[in-house]
Amino acid sequence: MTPNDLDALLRETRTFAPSEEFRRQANYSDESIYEEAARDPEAYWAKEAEHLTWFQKFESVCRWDPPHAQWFIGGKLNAAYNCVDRHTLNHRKNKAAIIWEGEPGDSRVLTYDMLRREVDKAAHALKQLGVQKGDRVTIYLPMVPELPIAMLACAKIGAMHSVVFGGFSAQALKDRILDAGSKLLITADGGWRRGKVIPLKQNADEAVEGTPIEKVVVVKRVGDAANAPMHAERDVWWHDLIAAAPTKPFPAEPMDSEDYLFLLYTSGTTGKPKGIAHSTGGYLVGVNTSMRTVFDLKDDDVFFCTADIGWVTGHTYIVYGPLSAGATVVMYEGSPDYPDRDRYWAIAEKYGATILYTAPTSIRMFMKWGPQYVEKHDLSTLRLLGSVGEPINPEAWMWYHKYVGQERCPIVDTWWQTETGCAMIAPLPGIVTTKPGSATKPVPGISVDILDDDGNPVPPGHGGNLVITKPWPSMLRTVWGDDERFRKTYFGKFEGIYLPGDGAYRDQDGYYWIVGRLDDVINVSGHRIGTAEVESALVAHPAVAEAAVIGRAHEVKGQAITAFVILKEGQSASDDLVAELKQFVVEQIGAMARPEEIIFAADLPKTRSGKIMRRLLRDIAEGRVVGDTTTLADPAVVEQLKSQYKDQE
Ligand code: 6R9
Repeated sequence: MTPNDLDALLRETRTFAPSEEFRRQANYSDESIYEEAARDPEAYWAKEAEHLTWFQKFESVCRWDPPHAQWFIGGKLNAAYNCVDRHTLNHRKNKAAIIWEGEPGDSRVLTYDMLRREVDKAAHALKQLGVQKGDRVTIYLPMVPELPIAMLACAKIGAMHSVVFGGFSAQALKDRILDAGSKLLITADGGWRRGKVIPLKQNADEAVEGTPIEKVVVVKRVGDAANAPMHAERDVWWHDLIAAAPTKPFPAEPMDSEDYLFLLYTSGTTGKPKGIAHSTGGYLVGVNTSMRTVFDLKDDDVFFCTADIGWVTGHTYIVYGPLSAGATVVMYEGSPDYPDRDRYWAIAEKYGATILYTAPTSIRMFMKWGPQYVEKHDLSTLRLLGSVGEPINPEAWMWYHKYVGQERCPIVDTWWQTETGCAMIAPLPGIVTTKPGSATKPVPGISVDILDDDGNPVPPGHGGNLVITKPWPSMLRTVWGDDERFRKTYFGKFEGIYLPGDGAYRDQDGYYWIVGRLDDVINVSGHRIGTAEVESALVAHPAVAEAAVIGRAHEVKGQAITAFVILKEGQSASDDLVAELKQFVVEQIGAMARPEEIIFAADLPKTRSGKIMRRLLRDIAEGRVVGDTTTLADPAVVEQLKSQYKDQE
């Protein structure tokens, strides 16, 4: 039995209706919003689009030529203008836009007016380095204010940013630079993590070799120049550029609604990550709307999202969502257990966070540490909690509700993806009664269904493919440089219907329960990792002949990586080799892809057509009775593997 099955048996049956107090102050407290949006989704989205500032109003709302959608056609706008400049023209001018806290305890507050000046100087500087509208700029930074500033500076110029999470290796960074074709890289001399320096500049130096990168802009964060010397011809300090930049306003580039805003790479079922391309108008309307609906945002909210900006949650709910809505965001650089395990709660208390958005894997870690770290702090400012990244198990939901939300704050469990841009299935907290473990129902303007493999809707209680049946503004526009892959991956199974790759079922009340990925993507602590990526990293090692990678249930991480490895002739298994292979994967991809365990196998279970049967490997790794083996070429392989697995555990 998997933890998921267990959850199903032990399902929390309590439900949580919005309190009268929350409902009274909510942006939306009347069900009619759902019907109104469903009746005419285009009219609904056109109305929501009015919350943005358009340099030129759009002529039509949507053109749907599956799999390609266009939104707000003919409209012109600029994302940075919407996130920064326009707020300096009203009462928000001196409001805190970003409250940043560094891991060592340093902090910085940028008001909207200050942020405008920083973004404009950075835009001038990047432009002087040759960055133009339509160019791609790769950004490999820790969680420092220069990260959102650099993103917004790109947006102001009309260049696309491609942010690469700081935990990725040099090789992974290089792959993403090459795919995007960036000529400029913005990085830092290092980042802080649990008091240690992450050598970003060293990785960057290694990554840019053999790429089109001409200039590397370096933010000084840790003062680690000794380990990462500047290359005179190529490298320039961010602070030197900013000091020399003109202080006059930088005119925002009027972008077509359909012009791309950014690329963000995500794992798929092949070894090559996909550059998810998002548009300017549609993306911004989607993310801005969800701040009002899902997050019930008010002008005096302090929004604390614990994600890293290197992932989509940070793009949408630290940068573009909150800032386009004129909110105050709290941004934290480091680890939740540094210097102690109460760091998030200390930050929430210090800045008076009203909304907290975090991941189930973090909540499970907090549970393990115990409630005393939460209880030490006054969290009475909190009024709403969010969850994202993977299904939240009811036990973690209840813990979050009890200890963090103090049984007062509604929880919005938000299902979405890099590709969807913003939350798709999530409760509107002033309307929807929540059930622990369910993301509840699609947000207004989004049409979702569950289909069997033949494309027929499944009855309540039956699992199937979660799909989105109509286009929506913030949907990805393509996979960078590979429109065919976009078409095949997301629209290849059902014509004109978007396939996220997740399994789900609906209960009798129409609530959606996400079960997990149906494809070969593993979700480790909320990070998507393709089994194929880890496998190709492993087979690149000289000792490895073949590898099969699976995700097995893990108490804290949700899933952990187990790699079954067949060694080449003449190689012998050893603990040293296990350590070496794990490190090899870290170097190829990044620390989040480190296999939890490596099992040396003599053979792998395969179908007669040669496909590795990962389902059986999962059964073995999770200690279950191994399922149907009748399609195996050699059923004896499984018995052999089972005993090997036990021996090596
Ligand atoms: C936002 C984000 C997307 C995948 C997605 C699904 C899983 C995310 C979830 C969830 C159940 C939730 N996922 N949120 N599953 N409930 N609330 O995480 O984007 O990194 O692209 O991952 O994460 O499997 O398909 P991304």
